[in-house]
Amino acid sequence: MKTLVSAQAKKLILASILAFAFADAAFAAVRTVTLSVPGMYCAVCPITVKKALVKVPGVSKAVVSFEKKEAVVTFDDAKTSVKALEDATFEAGYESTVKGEKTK
Ligand SMILES: [Cu+2]
Repeated sequence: MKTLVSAQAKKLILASILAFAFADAAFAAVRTVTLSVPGMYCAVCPITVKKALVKVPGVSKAVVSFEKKEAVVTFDDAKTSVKALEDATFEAGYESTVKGEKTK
């Protein structure tokens, strides 16, 4: 019984170390930027823009708002860049420029 508890404790400690390591690695490279996408003119536009953005390797999240005419994009900057995001929306037919970056 004693060894079982200790094995579980070890597992738990190991799991927390791993969780920290992953969180740290993600923290280092993940960025969230807001792109201004003024060319969106109807409710379908944000869907097109979102599709174009999530297709970019390294993008983990894209929230596109038609009302605000902007896209909030979370990406791994080891895999992609703001320029690549702008190019992706441009290729989909929408020009975009960086409005700001969320800093932690
Ligand atoms: Cu549209």
